[in-house]
Amino acid sequence: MRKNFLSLIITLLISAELIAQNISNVSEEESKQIKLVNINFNTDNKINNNKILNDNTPPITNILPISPWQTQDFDITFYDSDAESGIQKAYYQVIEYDGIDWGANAKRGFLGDNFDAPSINNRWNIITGNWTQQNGYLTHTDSTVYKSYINTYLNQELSNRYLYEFEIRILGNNKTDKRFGFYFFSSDSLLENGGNGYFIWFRLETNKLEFYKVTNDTFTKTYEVSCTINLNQWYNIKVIHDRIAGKIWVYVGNILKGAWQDPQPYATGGKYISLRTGSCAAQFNQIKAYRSRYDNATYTIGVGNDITKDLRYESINDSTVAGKIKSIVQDNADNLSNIAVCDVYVDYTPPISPSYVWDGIDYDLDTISTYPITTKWGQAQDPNSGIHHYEVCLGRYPGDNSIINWTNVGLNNNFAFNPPNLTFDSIYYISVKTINNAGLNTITSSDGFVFTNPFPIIIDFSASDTLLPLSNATVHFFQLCQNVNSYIWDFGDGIGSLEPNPIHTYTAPGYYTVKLIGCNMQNECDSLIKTNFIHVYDNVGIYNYDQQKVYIYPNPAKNIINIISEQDIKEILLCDIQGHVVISTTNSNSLDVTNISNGIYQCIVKIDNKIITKLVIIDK
Ligand SMILES: [Ca+2]
Ligand SMILES: [Ca+2]
Ligand SMILES: [Ca+2]
Ligand SMILES: [Ca+2]
Repeated sequence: MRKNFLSLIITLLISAELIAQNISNVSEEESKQIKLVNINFNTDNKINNNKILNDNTPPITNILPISPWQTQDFDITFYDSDAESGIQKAYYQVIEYDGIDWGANAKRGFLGDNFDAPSINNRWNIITGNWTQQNGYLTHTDSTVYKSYINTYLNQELSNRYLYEFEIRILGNNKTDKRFGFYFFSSDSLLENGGNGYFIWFRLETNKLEFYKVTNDTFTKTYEVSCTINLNQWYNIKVIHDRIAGKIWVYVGNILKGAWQDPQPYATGGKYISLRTGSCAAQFNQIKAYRSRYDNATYTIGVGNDITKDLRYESINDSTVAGKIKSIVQDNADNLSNIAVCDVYVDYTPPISPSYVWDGIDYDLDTISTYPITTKWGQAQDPNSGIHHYEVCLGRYPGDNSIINWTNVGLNNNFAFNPPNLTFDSIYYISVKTINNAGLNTITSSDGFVFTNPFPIIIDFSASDTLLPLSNATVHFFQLCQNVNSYIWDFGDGIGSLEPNPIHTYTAPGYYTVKLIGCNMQNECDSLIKTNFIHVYDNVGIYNYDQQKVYIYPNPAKNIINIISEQDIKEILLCDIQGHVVISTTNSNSLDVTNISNGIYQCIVKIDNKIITKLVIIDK
């Protein structure tokens, strides 16, 4: 029975918050969590005021560890607990480092400034007074200024509550008229008191902490408590404001000094905060703004170069954080927890490509005919997370890995492939994938190479003679091929041969087109056609071509080579295929080759001032 009653109370509490959000219609952010991970209502204490009063123990908050690098929006899970009175409210802050200064996305309701940069960040607007930034502090230097203001934009309408924090030290040697204050949920950046909003005010001379509501830039004191602030001493001030309930808590050094609730809260319009001093020199440090969240919940943190993101900047090197997520919680007795911090490394840009990817190891090749296929590439860069490793592949188009799959080569800048059976005369591409430490990659490809046969088939042939009388029209054909193992001859008269160097006798006059097909061991073939290569005529006496005025017979010859010429023959030389003269004669029409071994020879016939050469076969 008691349990059911408590469940009802819990339900009512949850409903009340949801209703409040629906009424305000601007606090949907707080309900944007993915899931409640561990609803841990300590219901007994929530309704037992005695126990709440007895709770002097701070609550606990933790952030679940995240992966080392973030490349896009990611989830962060908060674990919060309080064993005594239970969690009243949880808060979180996201800050970012732009490479020079820490800050936060004010449009996302976060504020962070350590005042460590050389000058005041331009997020601040000086309204009055002498403000400067030095030695890591925001300083108001002039104690004679009665009113000094400096303000900044901060979207305070996203969550139900905001927690503001800063450190302050008032300088001087007497408290006379010295004051400092903090405006929040202000509607106007130009008016001194911020238009509409709230204001807390520490008066050192009277030892008072005063609460004010500001309406139309006029502030009205609503509440005050005793609070002593000493000169020249640092204080940590925290202000929590619930814009829906209208309640304001003020802590000094994590001790709750006072709280006041506005019966008619503004709920909307909070766009600025400002710091103020009166008649004092003061130093400020570490100003922050947290937003409330649900306790024990998972939230999505936005990452990217966009105003809607929480973390807009990348790490400036592989050992520098780009942001931090912080968490603080408040129990039902208003105790505050320690602050949990989670460092975030961000890299949302892929690596910068290697400057080149070569087909080849010494320079880029566009034709390759031997294995292995080597490659080399330039050094890739990633200014954020650095390069983790390279992978390399071989394919038919840039980025294709169909021949050799992606292979991890570590940080090496070269590789050798031994691909199975590349196709001759096809184009291939080598691609290098550069992976940074955040897991993002860039693919860079070579400009390709054609894989060619290292032993190309070349077809050529010759004949012992191409002009022959019909009575003795026997031709010895010679293959002059390269990288060929088998031959198919077509002599042009319907007869062929499979021999490398066949002898064929034509039996009819005419012009004959000779074709030779040559094939290698892989049965890859090529062919050559010589049109009208052989001319067979039927009468010895009718030839009259100038270049053919010498006729040699028989060819092939056994013992004697006869030369017929219309003019006197001066000399006959027989040369082997290296060009050495093996036999010669002068003033004769015949040559005795009885002692010459079989083979192909060049017969050089000198007639007057002309030389005529013919191929002769000696075949015994
Ligand atoms: Ca507690
Ligand atoms: Ca500082
Ligand atoms: Ca990068
Ligand atoms: Ca190339």
